[in-house]
Parts: sequence; C-alpha cells; structure tokens
Amino acid sequence: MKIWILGGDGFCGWPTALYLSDKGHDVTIIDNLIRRQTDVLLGVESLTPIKTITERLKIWKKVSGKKINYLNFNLAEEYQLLLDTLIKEKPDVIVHFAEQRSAPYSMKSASTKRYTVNNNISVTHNLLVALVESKLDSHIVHLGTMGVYGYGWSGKTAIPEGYLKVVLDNDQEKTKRDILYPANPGSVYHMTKTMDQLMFAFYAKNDGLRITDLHQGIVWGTQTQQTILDDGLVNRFDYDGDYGTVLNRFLMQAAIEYPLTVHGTGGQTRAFINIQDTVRCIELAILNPPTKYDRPVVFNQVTETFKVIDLAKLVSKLTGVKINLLENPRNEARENELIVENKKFMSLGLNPITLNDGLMTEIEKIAKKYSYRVDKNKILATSLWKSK
Ligand code: USQ
Repeated sequence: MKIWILGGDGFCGWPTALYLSDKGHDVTIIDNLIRRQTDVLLGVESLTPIKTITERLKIWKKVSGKKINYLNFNLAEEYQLLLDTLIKEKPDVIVHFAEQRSAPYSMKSASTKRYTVNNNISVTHNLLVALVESKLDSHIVHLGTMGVYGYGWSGKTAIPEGYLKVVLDNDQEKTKRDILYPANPGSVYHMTKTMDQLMFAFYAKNDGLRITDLHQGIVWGTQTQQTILDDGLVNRFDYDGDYGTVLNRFLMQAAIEYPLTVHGTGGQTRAFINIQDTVRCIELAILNPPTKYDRPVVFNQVTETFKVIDLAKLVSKLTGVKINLLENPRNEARENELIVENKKFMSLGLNPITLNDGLMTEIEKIAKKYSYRVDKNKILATSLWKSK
C-alpha cells in the first residue's frame, strides 16, 4: 500500500514509518520538523542522540534496502500544497500523527495554548477538506488519545471503545442511542483531540470519509525491531518536564539516581502501551479499515493500566532509587480508577508487551547508556495548569 505518515519524524511516527516500510509498504513521511525546533526553544534534547531526518532515511536505505520518501511542509498552513500532493500521489492510507502532543507544553503559556489549537485543529481539518476536494478514498488512521474520555470517571464498567450506549431519559419512548463517549479533556492538548473526534464524525457522515481514531494511552519504551538495526535509527526519548511522559521519565531518573518525580499522591491511574505495540496497532488498524459512510472506527490502543505511584514503586524496587512526592503542577484528580476496554485489538491478534517484559532492558540499554546526556535542570515539570 501507498502510505503517508504525517508527523513521521516524531516519537510514534518514526518507528511506525520504519515498521511499515519494513513490511513492504511504499511510505512517505510528511513533517515540518517543528518538534525538533521546539526542543531548541525549550533548551532540551532527546536523551537518545537522533540524527537529522535526511541522515536517518539514508541509514534506513542502507540497512534495509528500502526507500522512505520525505516531504517537508506545514500541513496547518500549506493547504494547496497538501491538496496538490494528494491528487498527485493518491495514498491508500494516511496515518495522522501531525499534532502537538504534549499536555504540559499546551498549558505553558497563552502562546503554546494558541499554537496547539491552531496547529492541531488546522492540520486535521485541512486533511479532511483536502480528501473531500480530491475525491480520494484514502483511509485516515489518526492517533487520538485515551485522554478524550477524561479521568474523572470511576466505576465498575470498562470505558468502551469510543461509543457509549445510552437511553434518552427525557423521551417517553426511551430511545436507545450510541453516542460518542462524553468528552472530558484535561488539558488544551487533550481538548484538541476531542475536537478532532467531532470533525471526524461530521466528515464520515457527510462525505463518507473512512476514518479510524486510535485512543492511545501513554507510550513507554523507545526502540522497535527496526530502530535497533543501527544507532543512527534510534527513536527519540523525551525526558524533560514538558515532553517526557511519566514512565520513560522514571526510567531515566532511575538511571541517574534522581528521586522519582511523582506528582501529588501518585493516585492517578493511567493506561499504557509499549512503543512496539503502537506500531503493530497502527498496522492492524490499516488492515481493518471502515467502509464508506461507516461512523469513525475507534480502538482503545492500550494494554495495561497502572497508578503512577505503583509505577514509581516498581522502578524503585528494581533500581533502589528513592521516590519524591511533589506538589502536582497539573489540575487533575488526586486519585482515579480506570478500567478500559481493549478487546478490538486483542481480537485482531495483538499480543502485548507488558511492563514486566521490558523495563530493565529500557533502563540498561537506553536510560543508562545515554544518561550522560541528561540535563538535570530540565527534569522538573514547570508548566502549571493554573497560575499560583
Ligand atoms: N506524572 C508524574 N510525574 C511525572 C510526569 C507525569 O506523576 O514526572 C503524572 C501526571 O501528573 C499525570 C500522569 O503522570 O497524572 C501522566 O502524565 P504523562 O505526562 O505521562 O502523560 P500525559 O500528559 O497524559 O500525555 C501523554 C502524551 C500524550 C498522550 C497521553 C495519553 O504526552 O500525547 O495523548 O499521554 S493519555 O494520558 O492516556 O491521555
């Protein structure tokens, strides 16, 4: 298949591009490299030393004998170029990762809130409009987030995959409906992903666009079977207070014996998935597309749930590093339960990597190996949800 990866230079996009190329697909990355510029603005670097996109692609060609094409343009702003390129290239599938993905960064300032909304909403909408205009039938596979459901929920029934069965209570007939699970974003970033869902619902209904929305949990791990083939293919690893995600941050902190930065009590329960399962899920989604005029298909792309404090205890037990309970910079529930349905990917054959399988390898092969690159001044999370 001819597959575009929007945002294919990023943490999820890069290993996905390699995986799909390895499987024999004709892959094109479209990326304006903004994530690398944001690192420069924030004064941080990936823990792993990542090569330029041109070098990465050259190394991939040498290692695998396969070519990945690369286009640099701004999907939020260069609509005509997007439309012309679509008409010329006619991709079968478009995997859409091209969004600002950090919740703390999205809450940092008025400017980062506006950037996150302007970029994320415009990229998604431009893509949808361009597909309608081009009259192509490309399948969009979008990386959404578990955070669209919010974490205020606590109960005994699992969060369903996208849609909730309801009975309209103010209706004599007690009509049954399937509605999008009520959106409850916890940051400006998460809010943009809830807005994406509405745009998808509209364009699927009105224009018959075929859309899969993947509600992914927090990714941990770094390498995949393709990124380990050469040091120059290594995936990025964010550890800083804005882009680093909780478990990878704990792994890096353990490697340098920095007390684990638990926000609040650590009672927050979150859903997790290993990066190698992310790439497999994307492939499964590509191989199982919706048909025209179906509502968007939603998968919960998660394999395990944990409380933050339990992750910290696990890493602490493995490595002996201390735990530090910090004042929480976020506005989030101190404690929550979380049960999530993920039957769809399981029934398609996903055989998940669990935390027990990979934690020590991550600490030894990545966090310790590159620990000399850590800037300790960039570890604490400083973006506040509310000014003090
Ligand atoms: N946390 C800590 N200590 C840290 C970092 C985070 O206790 O050093 C806590 C946070 O307060 C939060 C939880 O860990 O309660 C998760 O934070 P995170 O930074 O790992 O994840 P989050 O901000 O939710 O966002 C990440 C990705 C985002 C993706 C999302 C999936 O950056 O792109 O959509 O995970 S989910 O969380 O399921 O919505």
